Amino acid sequence: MLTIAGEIAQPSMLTFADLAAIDGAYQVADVSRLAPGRKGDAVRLAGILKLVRPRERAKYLGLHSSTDNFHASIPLAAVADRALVIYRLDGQPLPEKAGGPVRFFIPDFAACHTEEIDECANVKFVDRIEFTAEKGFDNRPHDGTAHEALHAKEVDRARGQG
Ligand SMILES: Nc1nc2c(c(=O)[nH]1)N[C@H]1C(S)=C(S)[C@@H](COP(=O)(O)O)O[C@H]1N2
Ligand SMILES: [Mo]
Repeated sequence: MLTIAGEIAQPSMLTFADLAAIDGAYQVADVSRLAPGRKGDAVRLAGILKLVRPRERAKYLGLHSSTDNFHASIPLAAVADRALVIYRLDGQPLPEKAGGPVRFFIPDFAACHTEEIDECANVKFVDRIEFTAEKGFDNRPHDGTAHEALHAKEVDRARGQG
């Protein structure tokens, strides 16, 4: 279940079926066409924006994962037309090892910790998206050391899943 909240006209809780039911014009079958090397099917963020209708004052998009307490808050205008929400693999909900149930993905991200829209903002295990007027909570790594530590933790986690 994906909770969408904040500065929007239509707060929502979207299930796998709800995401799959979004207008076909916003569906991207096989994201590898837009993001080489990536797997699965997505819906464009634009399709979700059309459903929830952000208010004029919504300037930031908060991507929150309670699974591993990872959070990013990025300027909405910069990603509104290009970001993807990957939610399906082989007809099934995206598995956790692929970042599921929902993974945010910006096809043409900048290198890690260089800009607000960087690779680190491709948040996995997203369970909540919150629109805010000001920049919200963001605990992406700020430097190389913090980044290395985070990736080491991710590898441990993946091993734990066997
Ligand atoms: N939930 C969650 N999402 C996350 C991370 C994380 O630790 N937890 N790491 C981020 C970072 S720092 C990077 S660089 C990318 C790496 O994505 P990849 O493993 O698919 O290459 O995921 C991002 N999304
Ligand atoms: Mo990163």
